[in-house]
Amino acid sequence: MGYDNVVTTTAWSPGPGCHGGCGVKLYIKNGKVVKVEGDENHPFSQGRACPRLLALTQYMYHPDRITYPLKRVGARGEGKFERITWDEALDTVEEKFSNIKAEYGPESVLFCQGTGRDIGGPISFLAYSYGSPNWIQLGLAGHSCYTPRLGAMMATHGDYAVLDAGQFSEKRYADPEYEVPKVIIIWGQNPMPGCPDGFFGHWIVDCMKRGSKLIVVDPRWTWFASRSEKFLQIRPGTDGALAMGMINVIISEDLYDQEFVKNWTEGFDDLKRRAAEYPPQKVAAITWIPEADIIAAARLYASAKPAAIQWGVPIDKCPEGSTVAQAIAHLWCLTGNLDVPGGNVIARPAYGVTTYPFSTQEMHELYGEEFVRRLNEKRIGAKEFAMVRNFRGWAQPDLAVKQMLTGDPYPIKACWIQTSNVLGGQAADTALHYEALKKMEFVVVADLFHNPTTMAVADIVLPVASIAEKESFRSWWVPLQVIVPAVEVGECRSDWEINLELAKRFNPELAKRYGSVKDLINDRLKPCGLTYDELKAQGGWIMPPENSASRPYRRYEKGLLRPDGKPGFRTPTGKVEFASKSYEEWGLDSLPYYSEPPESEVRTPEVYKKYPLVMVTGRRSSVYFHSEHRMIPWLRECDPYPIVEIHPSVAEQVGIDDGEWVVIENDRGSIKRKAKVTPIVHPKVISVPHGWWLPEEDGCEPNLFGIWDINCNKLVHIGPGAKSGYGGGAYKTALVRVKKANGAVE
Ligand SMILES: Nc1nc2c(c(=O)[nH]1)N[C@H]1C(S)=C(S)[C@@H](COP(=O)(O)OP(=O)(O)OC[C@H]3O[C@@H](n4cnc5c(=O)[nH]c(N)nc54)[C@H](O)[C@@H]3O)O[C@H]1N2
Ligand SMILES: Nc1nc2c(c(=O)[nH]1)N[C@H]1C(S)=C(S)[C@@H](COP(=O)(O)OP(=O)(O)OC[C@H]3O[C@@H](n4cnc5c(=O)[nH]c(N)nc54)[C@H](O)[C@@H]3O)O[C@H]1N2
Ligand code: SF4
Ligand SMILES: [Mo]
Repeated sequence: MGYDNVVTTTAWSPGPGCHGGCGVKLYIKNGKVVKVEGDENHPFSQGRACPRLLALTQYMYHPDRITYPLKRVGARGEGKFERITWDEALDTVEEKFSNIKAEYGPESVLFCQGTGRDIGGPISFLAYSYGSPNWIQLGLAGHSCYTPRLGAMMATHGDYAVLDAGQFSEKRYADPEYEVPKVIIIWGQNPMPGCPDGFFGHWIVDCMKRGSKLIVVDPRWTWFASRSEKFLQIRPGTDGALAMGMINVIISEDLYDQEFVKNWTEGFDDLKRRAAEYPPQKVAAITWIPEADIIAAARLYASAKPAAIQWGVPIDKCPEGSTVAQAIAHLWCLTGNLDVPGGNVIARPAYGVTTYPFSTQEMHELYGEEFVRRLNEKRIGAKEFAMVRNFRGWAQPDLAVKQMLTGDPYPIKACWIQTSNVLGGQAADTALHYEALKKMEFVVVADLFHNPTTMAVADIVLPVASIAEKESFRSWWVPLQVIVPAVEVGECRSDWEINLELAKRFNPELAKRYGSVKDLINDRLKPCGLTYDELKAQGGWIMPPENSASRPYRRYEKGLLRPDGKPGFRTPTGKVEFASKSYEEWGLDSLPYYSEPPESEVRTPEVYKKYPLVMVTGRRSSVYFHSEHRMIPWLRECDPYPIVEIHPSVAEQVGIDDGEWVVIENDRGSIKRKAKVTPIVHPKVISVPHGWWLPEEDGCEPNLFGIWDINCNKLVHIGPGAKSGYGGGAYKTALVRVKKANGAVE
């Protein structure tokens, strides 16, 4: 088949849905994308691509895709929508939001996003242009995704760090400075299905092929666990105890890096005292991991040089996620594996280019202190949690849903939902969020498909462009790269286009600065010295320059990390802080510690007696991104049913066979799932994939595509579960029981 054109671009949602970054080639014929391939010349992915990317054509041209703006014409939940023009849609939003601002203040509108897709820039830009401080992941209990880990790293060494798979150099593994980690701990992550947090999952496989040995910490035998030297089958939510136990072994056996600790850290003696409270025997009882395995894993990790840790969202979802993450970050600092080849390297975006104001510091630079002060006064959760106030510009989701219901301390009247399926995937306690959203006077959803959230509550639905249809850029660590439009589909517009147009209506000053999306992108790209078109013309991506703050290694020795140019780290003391000054300032314990999950055999024995299984939800599927893709035929075929993974011993007790439908329940309700009986889960744990709704079913109320029957988040309670306001969403630790379903469900 001949093609008219091949467009080289970057994968970063919508389409695969992911946190993105790989290079992709789009083959065009007669104005349509007809084939998708990985770009073999791209330094991030070298031609590799996941199933969701390869199925892009089925996603873009799916008959259910929303391709023009819609307004609701029936009652909410009736599913009656009518086509309208973009002008009418945007005029309606402008009028409603302006009225709400006049009557209640701009803080009465929540700007709700989902995970880190190409949305943080456009949505914060719109929220701040309108004047609302409430930019939020609505429903994400405890804000338990990435933020606790980011906060802990900032507090410990003043920067983010990531496993070094050579990703900061275009030569990758062939770079003479690079070394492969001798040992990798994969800690509560399954990096392959979804390239989480800007990390290409197969890089771990690349490292394994070059000799890396694995330690895997997971309640479930994953592909990586089956290939590991040590598999630590942990009780969900107890990672904080394991990390403290490993620190205990490393310190008491003198396995830490004495030079690094002496020269570059402070608070070691405090940490030593705290870690003494966690002898391996005690940790074994907490975590279900045999004492000998804890000791062996600590020795294996600490005696390998270099070694690295790759961790995932279950860390954030542990009780007090930000202290669990702190303990794990201490491990790579204690062992001198920070910012060395093959260790955990400091990650900064190439040239310092960011898509959106990420930290309070950047917010100050961009919007001015006065504006930020006003935002912080009204931001939900900023009063209650110093970390919410001082660390990132997010509102606190658990307090937000309560405020939507009570109107206290001020009313919430509308939601702008863009890249989030609150009721179908993101929100814990689905019923509570349903009730709260129903109270809103006005709800806008910008999405590509209908889903339970649009059906239940949207008044206006705006059709959004996929990765193949938009102009954008990506600056999540490296490379700095552009997203290039190849085709158009219906009247779909990119999130940037939609939000810039509306932002100008709320803040006419912006019209003078940014005529088009390209002007805005060029403004953000300035630090790299290239415009969007120039970057596109030279291949679409660029790596950070040598000897710069955004290029490893050992930048703390070279004075590349601190604003004052001195050696050291960007922390209050300039050192790695084992006892964190920032945590102390935020009213938190400066040292890491362990705390029990909110529901557990230890903390709530009476609940445990009734509900003896720990429900771990949300292990990622290669063919789905959260609640997306269930309507894509190639993908659904691979993973057709909402399942639950159950250990054979539990199946026997319940009296069910593989493939039978079961009921999973607790005091919050019940759901049905098809049992996959398998020894890969711990006998006291069941694993329940999340984000399930059935696009083939009736989307109107009360059915809402079947969510009340199958969405596991019904059984998960909200928080806040953490003293910092960040972490502890009980997505991995709710207690449940399982019984045989009566009658056929199929
Ligand atoms: N039970 C359970 N629940 C969980 C989790 C878990 O582990 N267990 N994990 C939680 C975590 S970590 C997270 S981050 C949240 C994520 O939750 P969400 O980010 O809300 O995830 P999705 O359900 O994929 O919803 C995304 C919606 O946005 C649309 N979309 C995708 N890309 C774009 C885009 O670029 N622009 C626009 N406008 N729309 C787009 C999709 O069609 C979809 O309807 O879920 C949480 N929910
Ligand atoms: N295909 C696909 N890719 C995705 C996503 C998706 O929905 N689909 N979601 C994206 C998002 S927003 C995120 S946050 C990331 C998340 O991706 P990951 O960070 O990999 O998180 P999970 O898949 O929830 O869990 C990873 C592993 O941790 C184990 N685990 C569960 N509970 C615990 C625990 O308490 N302790 C330990 N040590 N292990 C535990 C699970 O069994 C699983 O094997 O993936 C991103 N990428
Ligand atoms: S999940 Fe990985 S392979 Fe798939 S599109 Fe995203 S970055 Fe590329
Ligand atoms: Mo996430």
